[in-house]
Amino acid sequence: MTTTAQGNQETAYCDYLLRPGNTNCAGCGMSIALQWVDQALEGEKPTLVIPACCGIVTAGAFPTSAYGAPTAAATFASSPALATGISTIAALNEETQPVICWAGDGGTYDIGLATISAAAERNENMIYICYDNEIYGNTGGQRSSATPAGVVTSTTTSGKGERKKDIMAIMAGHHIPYAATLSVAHRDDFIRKIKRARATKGFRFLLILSPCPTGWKSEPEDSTELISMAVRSGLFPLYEIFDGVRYCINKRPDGLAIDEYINRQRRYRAVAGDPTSLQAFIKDQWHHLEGMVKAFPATDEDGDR
Ligand SMILES: Cc1ncc(C[n+]2csc(CCOP(=O)(O)OP(=O)(O)O)c2C)c(N)n1
Ligand code: SF4
Repeated sequence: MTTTAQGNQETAYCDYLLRPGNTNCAGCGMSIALQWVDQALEGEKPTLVIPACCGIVTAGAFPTSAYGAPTAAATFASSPALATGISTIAALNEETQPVICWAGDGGTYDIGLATISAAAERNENMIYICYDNEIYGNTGGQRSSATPAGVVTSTTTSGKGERKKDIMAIMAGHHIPYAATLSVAHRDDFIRKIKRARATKGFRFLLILSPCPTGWKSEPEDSTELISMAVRSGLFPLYEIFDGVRYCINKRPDGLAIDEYINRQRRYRAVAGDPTSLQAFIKDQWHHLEGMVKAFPATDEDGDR
């Protein structure tokens, strides 16, 4: 905080978690998400651990940094292992700041999955946040296992054949205390989930669908509207999983046609006009989710939703 000439307290740029001058593209979901994480933490500064991804390019060149918090750069395969060490040492020193792994889908769904699984199984004390832009953005937009079926990437030039991996189900299988999906178009829900994760101990997993105009071939000013459409059409459900077993849906689809979403992104050009495979994916996804909520609903003890 700084004091102005008029005696008012205001947040100095250097105090923001994401500072001005960072390298994120216009309309990048990371820029919104990092600011909302900062606001949800109400000034508390986390220790960030970031593997190879756009999120570590964002920091810029040493000795300057676009992050207003201690930040450790990790290899793809080791970010939860490094965060485990940092979190353990912090606890020994009686430090209370949250340790946050901030990683893309390539580092989460693919290359880092083994160490994420190991840290989750040990219930290490960290918040793991995946900003999922559904491609390897930093290296030119290759497919990842988070890329939805039909999407054109630099390695799936006629549209990806396989469906998006269900990372939430994988994390639920580790019985971690808290897992949730977050949208950069639903601020109240987003802030509540960050606070909830902050208040929980152990391994917490948060998945953010993160617009990437560069890779999605979309307009930067459309970013939040696209995420709103992903939620409204049912493509990206907002939900929470407690202890890996109890489910809670935070928002249900309102019937928006998936065409509205895909027609605004040239990455979907291979399936524009025939979204049947995406519609089938949405149907199957909701069938599974509704079944889980019915069989294993969250309880009052799981808190406000
Ligand atoms: C072991 C390893 N393989 C490949 C790379 C090259 N590489 C750097 S960033 C990146 C893409 C990361 O994608 P993602 O994690 O989805 O984050 P994004 O770039 O989309 O932000 C790749 C493949 C690397 N640094 N290390
Ligand atoms: S390539 Fe995508 S994820 Fe990377 S900074 Fe640009 S918009 Fe953000």
